[in-house]
Amino acid sequence: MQLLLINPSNPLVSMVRIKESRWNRYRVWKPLGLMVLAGLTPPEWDVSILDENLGAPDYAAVPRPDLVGITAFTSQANRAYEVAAHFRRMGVPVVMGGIHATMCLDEAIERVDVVVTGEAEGVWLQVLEDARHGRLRRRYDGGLAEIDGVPQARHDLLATGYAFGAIQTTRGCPLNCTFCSVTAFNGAHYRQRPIADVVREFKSIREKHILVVDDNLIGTRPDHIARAKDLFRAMAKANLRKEWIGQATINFADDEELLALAAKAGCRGVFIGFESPAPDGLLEIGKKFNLLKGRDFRASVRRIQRHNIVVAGSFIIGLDVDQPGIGRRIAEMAGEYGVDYLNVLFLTPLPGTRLWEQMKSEDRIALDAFPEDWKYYTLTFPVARFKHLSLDGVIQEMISCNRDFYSLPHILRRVWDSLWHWRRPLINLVGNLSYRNNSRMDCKTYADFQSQLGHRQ
Ligand code: B12
Ligand code: SF4
Repeated sequence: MQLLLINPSNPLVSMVRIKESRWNRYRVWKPLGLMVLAGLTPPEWDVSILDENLGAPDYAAVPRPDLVGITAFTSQANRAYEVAAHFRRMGVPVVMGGIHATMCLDEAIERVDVVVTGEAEGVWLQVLEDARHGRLRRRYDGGLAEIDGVPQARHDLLATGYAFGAIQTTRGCPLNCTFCSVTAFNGAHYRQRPIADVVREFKSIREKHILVVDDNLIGTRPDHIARAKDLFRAMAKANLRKEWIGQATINFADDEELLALAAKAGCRGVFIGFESPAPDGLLEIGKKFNLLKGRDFRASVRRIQRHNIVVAGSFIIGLDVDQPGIGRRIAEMAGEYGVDYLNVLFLTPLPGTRLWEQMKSEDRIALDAFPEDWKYYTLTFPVARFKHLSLDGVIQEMISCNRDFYSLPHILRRVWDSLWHWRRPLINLVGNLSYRNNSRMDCKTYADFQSQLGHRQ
């Protein structure tokens, strides 16, 4: 039996592909969900994974599979439905799973044969068994899975061409910020994989650089942090010779031993959600966690950097508290905190989030011709109506924020700082110039967006 798993093209990758460049490999990330699914699949199935983001596929040349499985983030949904239609025309049953199909079940079920909602670990064997016997149901629900003792993801199945490998060590997030789908999808209960499984899986990854995809790598409670330390100790002891980046909340900075162990285990960068420079902004989005203990963000960032770990800070533009001038304010505060990179996104109501419910009830979702409009739900387009910022206004705030933070004098200051403390100045320079270049390309994208879709705001 042939199983073909497909990762549909991602609009963000396609956008940058307009300009072919060898740096594009740094923008294509492994579809770990499909690799996990392949790991769960019994040997009587011959599995392959096709990632459209590695290059336009020639489906005519692909041998006819017995079953197709498609994953999708919301922004990939349209392409997922096109691919599904192609295989359904050939009479091949199509199963769709992942975050979008879970949050938009009614929409997905009209366009594919089977939808698997939630995490797949508990139901995938049943789906395959039913497919073998021609008795597939329309819907299966995996809910929240036990992640102890599940087989390893199939890191061997994907072609080379990715700059980073990918691994997951925990699931879920206790915080439940209003704009984020993680708690709705993976639950507030923080689940940790057995350390021995994680270390073994790290060893099976061929790439030297790895993205640890956990949404909240260290968790929030003392027992979470103790487990993170045990994991890092085990990784260091296994002498993996890997360098990795991950995502964490700002409490990562609060424990010197944790930082030292993370660095020893190969941590080279961490992505932290600061979200808003204003305390009332943090309250609005349900992230008062960042405000606990009267935190000094600059000191926190410095403590992380002292362990040679780069800090990328993420902020959101478009909160109800945001007034004209917010773009410059974010750039200024990110500079003051001392982050190495700044990533700013538009507040976006993703389906299944508390923000979605709120904006929908207030009739503030401007781009709502679904499924077509999902392609704009990359957080890089203003798809909603903002309280104090017009469409032009919010775009100008984004432009001025990036212009300010990525101005040459500011870049040079950061590079000088990393040179002074000997924290990989060359990587800092290349990374900052790449962000600068991308934000310049975004200006053209915004102009097209305004002219084509501005009337719908
Ligand atoms: C790593 C990651 C990325 C990577 C990309 C990885 C990739 N696959 O290409 C990067 C950094 C590039 C990225 C980018 C973005 N991301 Co992202 N990302 C993640 C993250 C942190 C982990 C994903 C992951 O690997 N999970 C681990 C695997 C094992 O879980 P899984 O994919 O969910 O798969 C399980 C189930 O869903 C199911 N399943 C999945 N697919 C299928 C298919 C079938 C057939 C079946 C049966 C089951 C099934 O089975 C798996 C095992 O249980 C998630 C958060 C999360 N917890 O998932 C956010 C997340 C998916 N990202 C999100 C967003 C918003 C984005 C961006 C739009 C934001 C941005 N501008 O940066 C972009 C857009 C990317 C795009 N495609 O357009 C949102 C998506 C919400 C939504 N409704 O779409 C999430 C949920 C985070 C959030 N804050 O809400 N992301
Ligand atoms: S802390 Fe991060 S992963 Fe957790 S709910 Fe908030 S945004 Fe989502």
